[in-house]
Formats: sequence, structure tokens, C-alpha cells
Amino acid sequence: MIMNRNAPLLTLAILLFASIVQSADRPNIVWILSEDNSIHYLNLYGYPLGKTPAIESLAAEGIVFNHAFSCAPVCSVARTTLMSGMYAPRIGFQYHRQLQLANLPDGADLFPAYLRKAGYYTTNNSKEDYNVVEGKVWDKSSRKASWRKRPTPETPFFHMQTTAVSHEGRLHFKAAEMKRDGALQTDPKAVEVAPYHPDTPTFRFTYARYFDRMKAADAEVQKIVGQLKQDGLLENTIIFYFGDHGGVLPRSKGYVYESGLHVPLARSACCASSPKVAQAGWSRRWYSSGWIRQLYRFRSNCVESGWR
Ligand SMILES: [Ca+2]
Repeated sequence: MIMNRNAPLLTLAILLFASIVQSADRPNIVWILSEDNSIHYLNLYGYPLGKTPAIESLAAEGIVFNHAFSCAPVCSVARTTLMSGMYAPRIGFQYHRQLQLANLPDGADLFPAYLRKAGYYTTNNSKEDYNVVEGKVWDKSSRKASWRKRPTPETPFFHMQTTAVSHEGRLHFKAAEMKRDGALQTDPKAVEVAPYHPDTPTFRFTYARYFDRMKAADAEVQKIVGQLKQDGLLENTIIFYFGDHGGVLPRSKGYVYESGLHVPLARSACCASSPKVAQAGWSRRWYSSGWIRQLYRFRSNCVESGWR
């Protein structure tokens, strides 16, 4: 079988990856994921009602990716792709919450498992929602999971934080809510309704409510960044912010349009000013390209070896 034939290459790739991350002072990695939101609700992408100062600050000296697209417009498929780096129909996990979980190829696991094997403390707070059988991916996965519980202060960590404040369910409201004083921060009159939506008070209210949800997501990002800063870890941590897929008004989540797939993705500017990084001889340029390239080269090695 393909998997067995390439097992030595895969092992070599894993060992190479492990040696890369162990050969220098390893950065921490944090993923902050907001549920169900496309770029169309963020000032970062030219939609001024979606002011998100924490996200914008994060991206100011980092990288904003303008053409990031989810592989599927729904949670479990998108999230499994994110964590596996594999194309859903090739593995069989393209069905949203199927009755039976798919098996990953022999020897393969979700992305954090490789970091864990390389000595990282891996935590997830808290949504998983994967369509595959997974191995030992997380040291902790719960609403209390945090890098703060890692074995030693020197242990590098990968932390994934999912915020549901922008999830589809937050747009479910009763008619009385539309008449409640103070129900919105965003002015419904200022909303630009997409041409494929009816321009009605209900749609304007819903748009405005979702822009408010983005403010709540931004507060969650600020909270995580604040905790890292409080812990003195900000200078040695690469932070990624992104959406899992688009959403969440009609014709977005669940639909293979840009509104269902085009997600925000930004990366912080870590770690140019870090003394630890300077000591290890890592330049910002290396961080900007090499680290990420190594991760994706590793992933490419997997794909070329038959993990499709
Ligand atoms: Ca989602």
C-alpha cells in the first residue's frame, strides 16, 4: 500500500520536523478562531462597521492574508481540514458530522499531535468537531484548557482558542429583540445590505447584530493577547487569527459562495524583538517565512508521500 511504501520517508519527515523545532529556542503558537465569519464583517478587509481594534492591532505589524478560503462552508469539514491539512473528499470526511468518523491514513494524525511529539504542550479551548478518528492530539481539551498549566515555564506550547460569540446561533433572536432599547451597538441604517438579500428591517437588524458579534469576537482576541502579555509570553508567541468558514446570514454558511468560504486570516509579527529569538539567531524574516514554510513543507511532504 502507498502508506507502507512511504513510511520511511514519513518517519524521516517527522524526525526532521522534530529536529528543526528542537534545534532552536522554540516559539509558542496560538490559534484564535472565530466561528462562522467571512471577511465581510471586518474593517480589516474594508468593511468599516466591523471595527476590531485587537485584531487590527495584531495584524498591524504582521501579515494579513487577503485570499484565504476555507475548504468547506461548514464547521466540522472546515475544522478537520484545518487540523489535518488534508483535502476532505480524499479522506472521506467531507460530510458534516457523519454517522461514522473517517480514519486518517496510517501513521497520520491531526497537526498538533506532531507538535506534541516534538515536546510542545498542546491545548484546545474548547470546540473540536472533527470528522476523523484522532490520536493523542491534546494535553488538555476543555473550557479550562490553557497554556498556563503546562509542566514548566520553559515548555513551548500550541494553544487553540475557538470563540463561539460569532456562531450562527447568535443570530437567532425573537421579534421582540428588535424593539428592545439598546439591543444594538451598530446602527442598522448604516448597514449596506448585499444585493442578494432583501432590504428589510429584519435583515438590517440582523446585519447590525452580526457586526456587534464581531466586536465581541474582538474582545475575545484581546483577552487572549492580554493573558499572553501578562504572562510575558507575547514576544515569543506567534498568534494566528482566522475564521473557520464564512457566515452567517443566508447564502453564506453551508453555501459554496465567497460569502461561505472567504475567511479572515492574520498573523502577528512575532518575534523580532524577542531576546530569546535573537539569541537563537532567528531573524524576523526567518520567522516570517521559514518557520511557516517548514510547517507547510512538512505538510507537503505528507501529501507527496500519499497522505492525500
Ligand atoms: Ca463554524
